[in-house]
Amino acid sequence: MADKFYLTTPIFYPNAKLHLGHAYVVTLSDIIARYHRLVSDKTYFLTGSDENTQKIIKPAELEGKTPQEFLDEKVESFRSLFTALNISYDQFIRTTDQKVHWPGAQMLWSKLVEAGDIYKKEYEGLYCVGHEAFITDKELVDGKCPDHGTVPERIKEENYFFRLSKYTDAITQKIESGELAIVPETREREILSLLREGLQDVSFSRPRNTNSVGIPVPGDDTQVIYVWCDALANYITALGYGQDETLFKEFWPADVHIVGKDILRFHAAIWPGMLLSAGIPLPKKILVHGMVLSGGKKMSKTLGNVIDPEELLTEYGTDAVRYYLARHISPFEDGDITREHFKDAYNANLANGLGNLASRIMQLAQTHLTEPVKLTFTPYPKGYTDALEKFEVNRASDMVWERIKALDTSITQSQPFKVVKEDLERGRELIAELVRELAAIDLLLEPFMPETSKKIIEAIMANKKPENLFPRKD
Ligand code: ME8
Repeated sequence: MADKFYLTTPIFYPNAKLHLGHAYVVTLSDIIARYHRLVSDKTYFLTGSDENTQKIIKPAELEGKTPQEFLDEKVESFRSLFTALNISYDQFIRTTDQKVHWPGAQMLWSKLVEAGDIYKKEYEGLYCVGHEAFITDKELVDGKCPDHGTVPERIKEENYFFRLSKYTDAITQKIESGELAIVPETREREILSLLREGLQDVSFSRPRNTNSVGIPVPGDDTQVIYVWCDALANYITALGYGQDETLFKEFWPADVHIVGKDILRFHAAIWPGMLLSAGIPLPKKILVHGMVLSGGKKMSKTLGNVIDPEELLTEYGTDAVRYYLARHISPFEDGDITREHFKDAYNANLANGLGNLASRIMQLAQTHLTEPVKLTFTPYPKGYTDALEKFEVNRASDMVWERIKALDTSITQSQPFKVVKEDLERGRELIAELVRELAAIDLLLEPFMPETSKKIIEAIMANKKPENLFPRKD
């Protein structure tokens, strides 16, 4: 029976260009969304941008733009990357959207107040402007922030705090009972051990100053909501929480939040704490993916190993990039990409693999069959659906490529090109069988490579060789 399926990606900071790591999480999410639509689940796929950050003020000034112009351009570039990757999101939420996002975030804040979980406290600490956050003495190297190389300021301010400590046991219980599943298990263990130490209350607001961006604290204009009740709230404000709740009623709780391991703690501790306080059901799952490295190292400009997704898309095309991200990077561990490995994988599995297979079979069909092969729907193999239900897109795509290999071998063995000359009818039947298996494989390609899948099925229905799908690269 079909269900509803609500999935979300992180919302991205617009202070820099998106890189291959961001392309990874949206592509992984897209494959999962497309799979759920294929099995007829009513699917809602959310992505967006996390914009209430002071980090954009300087870069905007440098480019001679107002913050709003700067943000609009960045968001446009996110959307155009997502279009180039063929990401089928249903909604793109912007946290600067005062109509869609702010009322819901403020409503959530008010619920935390009603629960007695927001209190005011004077806070003194070391503030790093680059991080837009307090950092601890322990984190300093030679008295400086190791990430920004600057000396933090000691500041004293009054903030609102959220009583997260109160929810340590309740969150632990939800995770242990599986009501809130953290996938993979290694990440679940990581978060449970953090919970065993007990959660600390967290700072939930900042004093408003001249440079302040962000959502005003309800009932206190001197403060703005700090990241948590702003960014995390997007998952419900996008569904109209606190306003028109039609979508919220239909789709909440989220079936899965897909996030990188860098933001696991926020999603598996702070967010559930907020929801418990507000009396809102928890998401069912959090899928925590690893980081995409290049040559075993974090991509960085100084190492010169940064891979720009747009460059790959221009050189190889959308489905080649989707293919690599799906099959050659594990959703649960750190993955790796280099230009060389990308090219090798492309030539071996797309140019010589899938592309060559489709063209060999359809060449035979076009030459020897008088009409398109009649197709019957083949159900999805259980191994494939099981893998995709568990977000194992790499395993599901491995299964598809096993069938591609097997079909290639069967052409070599059955030699239909010879058989048609000796026994036309038998030859034709052999070719029709190959076409039917190609169509069955093609069906499984749909969530991964929707355009390619469409081209192949169109070729089959027209009984025509497809265009060269994946030209070899030297
Ligand atoms: O953290 N490899 O936004 P962000 C794989 N706005 N994935 C990567 C990656 C890499 N090298 N680098 C980034 C934020 N990602 C907050 C989130 S959510 C309510 C707020 C992916 O722009 C990964 O999914 O820094 C990571 O969690 C996310 O981008 C962080 O994006």
